[in-house]
Amino acid sequence: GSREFHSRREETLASMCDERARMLQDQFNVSMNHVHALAILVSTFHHGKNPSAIDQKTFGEYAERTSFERPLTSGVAYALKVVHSEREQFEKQHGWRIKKMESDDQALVQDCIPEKLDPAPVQDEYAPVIFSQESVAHIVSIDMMSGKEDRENILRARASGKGVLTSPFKLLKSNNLGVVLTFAVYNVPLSPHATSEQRIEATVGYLGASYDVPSLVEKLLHQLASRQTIVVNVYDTTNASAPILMYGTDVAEDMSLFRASNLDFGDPMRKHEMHCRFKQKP
Ligand code: WA2
Repeated sequence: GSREFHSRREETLASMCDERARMLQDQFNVSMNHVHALAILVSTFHHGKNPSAIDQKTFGEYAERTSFERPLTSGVAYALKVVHSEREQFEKQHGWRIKKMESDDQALVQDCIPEKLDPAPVQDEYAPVIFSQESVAHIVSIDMMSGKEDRENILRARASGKGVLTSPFKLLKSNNLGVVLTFAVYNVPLSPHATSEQRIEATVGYLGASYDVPSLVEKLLHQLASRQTIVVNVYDTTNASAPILMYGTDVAEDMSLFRASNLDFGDPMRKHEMHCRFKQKP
């Protein structure tokens, strides 16, 4: 009867949605582990050796050649912790000023032409990007603590020792919403029980990866059959009363059959869901 038909449809939708959510979550988890490994690489070969065995060219090539290990990422970069008393020495050594992300001319920030950005105003500390994958070379020299989302991520990453995610925001030089994943790099091996004060004290830098969510989810779904069958949306549901659409086109919540599958991206502070619907009404 029609009720049986309905429940078969419901089951089909649920299993298709769960499968897609699981694939996205697994790919995210794989790439998160590789970003973590890159943080350990920088710790071992940049901070753990004197002289350092990593420079921009080495980092850029290694990041590019291992990018197949980090599905869904659009690029990785490394920002150094610089306290104000070290700023002048740091800028002399690199031959450029630490730039700030915010500007009166928001178009300059979005296009991200570091030469045209203002030097960062005086702060206690900075997080200028010193190494980057070619795809995000435009963020080199920018103080990542001068952007709200990046700053919050840096503070949370170094106090926790865990990989942390931003809310969705418009990435530099991109028209899409994305998220940034950050791992802190420490100058000593820390016990899992280290306090956040000990972690902050031992911090030397921040390894981050950016995810251009719409284009990357599109790529993932493209590999699957059944794109004709279901519509997929991905939401950041951290604030349950104000979900943020990260992928797809918002549809007025009609009464048609829909499935919400949970997505676990490994940061307990953030919640995500995949919502699926059939394209055709029965
Ligand atoms: N990476 C790429 N594009 C961005 C961005 C970012 N942050 N922020 C805004 N647009 C080096 O957490 C440290 C990367 C930040 C890491």
